[in-house]
Amino acid sequence: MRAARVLPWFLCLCVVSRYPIHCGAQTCPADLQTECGDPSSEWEGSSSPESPQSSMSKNPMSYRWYNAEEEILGKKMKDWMRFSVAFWHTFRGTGADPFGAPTKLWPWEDGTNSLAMAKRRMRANFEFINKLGVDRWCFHDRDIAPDAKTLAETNANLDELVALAKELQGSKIRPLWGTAQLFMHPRYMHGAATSPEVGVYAYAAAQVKKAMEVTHFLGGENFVFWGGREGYQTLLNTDMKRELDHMAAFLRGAADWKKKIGFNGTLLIEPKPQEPTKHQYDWDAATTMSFLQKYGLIDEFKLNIECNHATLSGHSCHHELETARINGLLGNIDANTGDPQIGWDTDQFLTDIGEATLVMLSVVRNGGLAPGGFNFDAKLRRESTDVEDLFLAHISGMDTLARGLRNVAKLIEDGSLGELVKRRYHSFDTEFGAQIEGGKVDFETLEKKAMEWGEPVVPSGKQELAEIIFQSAL
Ligand code: XLS
Ligand code: NI
Ligand code: NI
Repeated sequence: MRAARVLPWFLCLCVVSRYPIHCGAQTCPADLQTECGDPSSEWEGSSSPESPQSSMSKNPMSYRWYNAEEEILGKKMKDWMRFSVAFWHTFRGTGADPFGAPTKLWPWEDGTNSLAMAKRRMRANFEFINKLGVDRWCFHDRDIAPDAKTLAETNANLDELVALAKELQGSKIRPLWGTAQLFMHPRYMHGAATSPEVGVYAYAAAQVKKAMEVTHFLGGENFVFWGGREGYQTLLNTDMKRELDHMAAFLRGAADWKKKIGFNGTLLIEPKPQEPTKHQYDWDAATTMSFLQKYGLIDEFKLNIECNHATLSGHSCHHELETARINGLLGNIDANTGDPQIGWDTDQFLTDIGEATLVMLSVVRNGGLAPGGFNFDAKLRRESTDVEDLFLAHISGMDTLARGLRNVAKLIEDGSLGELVKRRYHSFDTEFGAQIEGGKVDFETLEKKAMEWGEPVVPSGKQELAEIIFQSAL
């Protein structure tokens, strides 16, 4: 069996840490040589990664900042983070781009889209998650199981893979979220819930229904709606009002189904401004919120903010997180990043310490993300083709966010940034200010005050000082 050839080798990819190791069977920690592991292995890999350096402090196969059990700001790091692996990027990402063929020839892949291949891939997924030492994963229905000729056959494929995933999850691993892939198949070319074709609307609903059921079955904690092709290419052929009405009806149906099957997970909408359509309806956090408000869905959904989508919409990730948070809607984060020189969703692992610190600032202010967490939603670059790179990328993303959390702890302990912000609004910390904030002061009263007080003395915004304080925590 090919799986038997592959997996013993795969097992050798353990993550060592300055901190406690979270690597299942520790037969060969940090040893990437193909010979290590089950001696009966038939695997004769030719893509053997190099052995990592032996020096712990320089070993890239180790966590330098993430220490799952360490308590920071009153919570264990693992509980602040709730990291999860995105199945699609990690196990379905091929490295292909519009100009070139796939580059990733993973040793467990056989080049087919068969059920047997899907199962082998699922095993590889759990090997990876276990070695990385995280407890969660995220998936689309069609990532994990192949499409078949009919919906019933496709559902049967999904059931087989879900049964295997359930077994491999054991008692520890659960989906952070599941979702339905409503954008890849040609039937969804005009959208799913917003397709002008009623048959597509029905098909999409059936897919979400099933995907929610299997997420529930696997013990998933959330269910995501990213509006794959819910948008338009031109308004000339589009009835925008009608499409938005349809989308609302669809989401109402999903919320009803959730209750009917007793799924207690959070429903999350993931805003994105464009790509693949020119204009996606869930443009950003504010647009999505106003949509939910208008259609009476605001209590049924929260938001999954993706950093790369935030920058595509012309905001920072911190802006989107804060917009969601102050409205009580921050549910989950797709913690990736774009490239400042490139204008699309490059889905890179987050490596910017400043950005990670701002992200974690929102998370800490939110009191954490549970039952949400961090989904990486990030992929290796086309040119990164070693299995080892999958580990390095995740370790780097996890360490970056862990570093962000440590920086937030410094900022909070230091207190001067919080103090600076508080001081800016000091004039409202008065009896009169409180009355204004309570909506109790009318314009006549304000005019009287303005006359009495004369020209206001307006203090400095202290932006540079704020920047110095922030930078010194990094
Ligand atoms: C695509 C989205 C997608 C969602 C899940 O840009 O980020 O990956 O997270 O459907
Ligand atoms: Ni995403
Ligand atoms: Ni994305």
